[in-house]
Amino acid sequence: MHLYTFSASPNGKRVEVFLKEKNIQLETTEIDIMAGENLSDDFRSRNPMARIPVLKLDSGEMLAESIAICRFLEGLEAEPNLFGLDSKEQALIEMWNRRAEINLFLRVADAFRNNSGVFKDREVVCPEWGAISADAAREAALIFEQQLSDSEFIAGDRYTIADITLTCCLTFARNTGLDLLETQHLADYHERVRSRPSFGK
Ligand SMILES: N[C@@H](CCC(=O)N[C@@H](CS)C(=O)NCC(=O)O)C(=O)O
Repeated sequence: MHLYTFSASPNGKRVEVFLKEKNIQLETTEIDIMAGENLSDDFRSRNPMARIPVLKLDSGEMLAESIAICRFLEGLEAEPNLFGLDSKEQALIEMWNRRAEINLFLRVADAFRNNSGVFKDREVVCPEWGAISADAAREAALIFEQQLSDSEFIAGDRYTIADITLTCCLTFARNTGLDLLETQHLADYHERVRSRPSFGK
C-alpha cells in the first residue's frame, strides 16, 4: 500500500493520527497541495476529485476519502477498535463523526478557503461566504460543547474515529484563526485529546 497525503492538511492529519493509533506504517508520498501538485493529470488519475489523502491498495486500486481509508485500515488492523464494536456503538460513532464533518469540518474548511483565498488559483472565493461559514462553525461548536459537558469523548466513553475528526478540525480552525475553543468543555477536551502521542505536534 502507498499513501498520498499532505501532512500539514487537516484531512492528511486525520489519517496520520489514525495510522499512529493503529501502529501501522505506510510508505508515503507528500503531495504539495499548496503548490497545486494535486491538480495534475497524474494525481487526478489517482483521485478525480483532486484531493488528498489517497491510499493506493496492493491491487492498484485507489481509495480516497479519509473515513473510507480509515475504515479499510480498521478492517486490516482491528486493534485498537476506533469505529465501534456492535451496531449501536458503530451507529453512534458514525453519527458524531458525520456531525463533526458536516456541521464543523466543512464549515471550517469553507471559512479558511474563502477568507484566506489560498486556493484562489483553483476556485472562486467569496469572503462573505467565508464569514457566514465561520459563524455557522461557531454555532455548531456549541452542540459539541454541550455533548462534552457530560462525556469524556465525543461519541461515548472511549476514544474513536469521531474524536480524530473533531480534534483535527478544532486544531485546524485554531491554526487558521478561527477559535472554536472559547467554551470550557470543548477547550479541555481539545487539550486532553490532542495530548495523545498519536497527535504529535
Ligand atoms: N472529503 C475528503 C476531503 C479531502 C480534502 O478536502 N482534502 C484537502 C486537504 S485537507 C485537499 O486535498 N485540498 C486540495 C485542494 O483543495 O486543492 C476527505 O475526507 O478526505
